[in-house]
Amino acid sequence: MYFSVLYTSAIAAILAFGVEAAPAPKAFSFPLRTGHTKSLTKRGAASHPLWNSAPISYLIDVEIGTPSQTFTVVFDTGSSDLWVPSMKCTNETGCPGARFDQSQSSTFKSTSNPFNIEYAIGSDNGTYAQDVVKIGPFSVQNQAFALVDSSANSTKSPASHPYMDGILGMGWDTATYGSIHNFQYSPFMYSLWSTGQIPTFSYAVHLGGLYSRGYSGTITFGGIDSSLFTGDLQFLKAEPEPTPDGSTRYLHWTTYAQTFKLTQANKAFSFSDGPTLVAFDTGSTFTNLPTDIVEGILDEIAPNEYQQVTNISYTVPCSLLNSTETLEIQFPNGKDVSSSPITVTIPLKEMIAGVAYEQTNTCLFGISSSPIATNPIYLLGDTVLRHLYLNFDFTHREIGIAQAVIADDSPYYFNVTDFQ
Ligand SMILES: *[C@@H]1O[C@H](CO)[C@@H](O)[C@H](O)[C@H]1NC(C)=O
Ligand SMILES: *[C@@H]1O[C@H](CO)[C@@H](O)[C@H](O)[C@H]1NC(C)=O
Ligand SMILES: *[C@@H]1O[C@H](CO)[C@@H](O)[C@H](O)[C@H]1NC(C)=O
Ligand SMILES: *[C@@H]1O[C@H](CO)[C@@H](O)[C@H](O)[C@H]1NC(C)=O
Ligand SMILES: *[C@@H]1O[C@H](CO)[C@@H](O)[C@H](O)[C@H]1NC(C)=O
Ligand SMILES: CC(=O)N[C@H]1CO[C@H](CO)[C@@H](O)[C@@H]1O
Repeated sequence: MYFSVLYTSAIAAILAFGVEAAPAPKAFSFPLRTGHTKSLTKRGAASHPLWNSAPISYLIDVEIGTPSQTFTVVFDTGSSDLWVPSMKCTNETGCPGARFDQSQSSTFKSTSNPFNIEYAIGSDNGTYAQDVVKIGPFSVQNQAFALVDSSANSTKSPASHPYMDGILGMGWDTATYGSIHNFQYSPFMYSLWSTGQIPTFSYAVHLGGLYSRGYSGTITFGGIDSSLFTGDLQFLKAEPEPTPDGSTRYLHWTTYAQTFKLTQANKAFSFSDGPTLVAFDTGSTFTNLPTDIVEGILDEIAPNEYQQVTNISYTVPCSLLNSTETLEIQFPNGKDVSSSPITVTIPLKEMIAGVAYEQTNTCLFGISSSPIATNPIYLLGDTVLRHLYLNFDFTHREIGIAQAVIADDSPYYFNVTDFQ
């Protein structure tokens, strides 16, 4: 749910920043995000398109019930529950889009297990239920998911960009709201595996480029699609995270990262205490790192020309869209600093997220530095992840990474309305 925190705050900040507001949003009709599924040669694995709602988020359609009702949800590796609005959730209580009508599903089962997630600027309250859940060719009977009765700041109306009804969490079963509150269940990925529908207990993601709107992303359930990356996948150990009760558990898809290096400038910035846990979170628009790392990078690429807004995001000159600098991210593959780390490279110009104000030469930098109050974990969001091919492997508890093949789309300025 960092998505909402960073996204909303950054935009509110920009608007408060005194930049002229853009014209009212135009009417926009969105095709359904169902696309077509492609079977891979490996038996049982299948690729399904992700909808790139650039530059904010990546969406997927999920069908629930009999007959099925369709929901457009955020594809989120940073959480583990699937939730959509119930009929109790109205426009007034935060659900302006599609709602699940349980009375119209012959396979619906209610439960009395509550679902109450909370995050920095919002919350969603509801109850777990069970029904058929389908994505592409995959179908799970009696899949547990949450129905939300009231929502604050986490859905978007069909007229907005992006349109989103809820969230599909693709993380560990030990991170669902239920598992932390006495309701253990198998999230959708776990059900696909336990019902023998996929050949390996893993999925792989190619998000699609910053400027490639539409069906430019791909999720492969149960396998990888080697046409979507270059080089070899290299595997990082997924790490459990400390919890408030002193134990550790697998929460996000998290690994140790060590250094962020500007390649041409040959300047490296590291965590002050050595390799530190970072989460791979497709549900977060921005990447979030400690202030000294972010400002170290900014001091190098835009000296005296950046400004922090609401303690979270930074504005930078749009001339950085022409930068040829690249940011190298180094992973130690373990807890200790490595002299031969696994590295990936991100073009700096593509870390300029949300180029909203061409007229004022003010662009948003794709790395924020908010200390996330309730969770000190740093994260790699879409501004980094869209350049990587990611293979999330539950069996071996590893994240495979490689450079993604990215379409060579012409850059363009995003409109302010793209953020509202
Ligand atoms: C839904 O709620 C929003 C915000 O409360 C409001 O601006 C909008 O007009 C409402 N739409 C409908 C169809 O009632
Ligand atoms: C959800 O419940 C919590 C705790 O009762 C409350 O603080 C919050 O406002 C509720 N959120 C919504 C969206 O209803
Ligand atoms: C920024 O942080 C300072 C110090 O923690 C705090 O006083 C201030 O209210 C914050 N500003 C915003 C806009 O959140
Ligand atoms: C990038 O460089 C081209 C050619 O010099 C120039 O026309 C354009 O305005 C530059 N773009 C930005 C955002 O500065
Ligand atoms: C921004 O809005 C203008 C005017 O409505 C439109 O022509 C342009 O295509 C939009 N750009 C994007 C990237 O959506
Ligand atoms: C930042 C933001 O949009 N906050 C909103 C979250 O939702 C509550 C309740 O709907 C609003 O009052 C806040 O303004």
